[in-house]
Amino acid sequence: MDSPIAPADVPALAETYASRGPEEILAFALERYADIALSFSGAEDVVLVEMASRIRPGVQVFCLDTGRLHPETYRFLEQVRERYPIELHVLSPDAVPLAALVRQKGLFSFLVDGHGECCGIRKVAPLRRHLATLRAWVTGQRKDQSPSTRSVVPVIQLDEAFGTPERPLLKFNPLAGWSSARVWQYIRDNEIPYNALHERGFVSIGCEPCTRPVLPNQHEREGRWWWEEATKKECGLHPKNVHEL
Ligand code: ADX
Ligand code: SF4
Repeated sequence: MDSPIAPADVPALAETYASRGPEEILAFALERYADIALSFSGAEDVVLVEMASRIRPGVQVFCLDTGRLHPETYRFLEQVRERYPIELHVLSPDAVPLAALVRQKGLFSFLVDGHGECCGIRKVAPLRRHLATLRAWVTGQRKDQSPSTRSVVPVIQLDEAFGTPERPLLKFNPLAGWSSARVWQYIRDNEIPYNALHERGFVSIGCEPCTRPVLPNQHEREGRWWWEEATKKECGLHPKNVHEL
């Protein structure tokens, strides 16, 4: 274990693994990296926790606790912590900039001037801090999650937003090629627990004030930051998706 991938090899590996299943991609990622963790949002990306904890019991998983998640999501996080052999890190925002934002602009500034500032403090900064301790991370991004920002997400990529040329960071997206239907088939077939919000019309789940259920045939992304344009519906965890538009 632990033979990091050279940045120059990433495009060819991404092509080779593009048609492989998520388990195979995860096994490859875990084989190559000791310092790797899964990012878990508390939604259907639980399938990666199921797969990775079988391959490497004790695998690191982290969740960005923005302080604004639904009660159902906090309960689901605990259910996952109890059920799987994982090391779960629940990451909090830095109290100083958060207190300054809330003092100056209140608790719902994102409705007035966009979600960038709040997501920056509650999600992106804690993510940046945590990724500095890792050499690779795994996400549950899928191409079908967002036609406007995720249609080209590769299964393996160099993370140029959070890594540097001196300290390259690899990003694995094992579910990139799976549809939502395939993920849910896997959840049912394997009797995997899921967030109770999914039973109430929620598909894509983020923070409570910025997530709402969707109607039949509405795209899942319409339930996120619905007051903003589709092309801006990325919170900064995956900035390359927006830059490539
Ligand atoms: S977001 O950027 O719009 O919030 P989305 O909810 O689609 O992301 O989730 C895509 C992937 O980003 C998840 O599968 C997970 O890997 C990561 N992610 C999103 N939110 C979180 C979170 N709160 N904590 C950890 N990872 C997250
Ligand atoms: Fe803030 Fe909404 Fe972003 Fe959560 S999703 S960090 S509440 S703007």
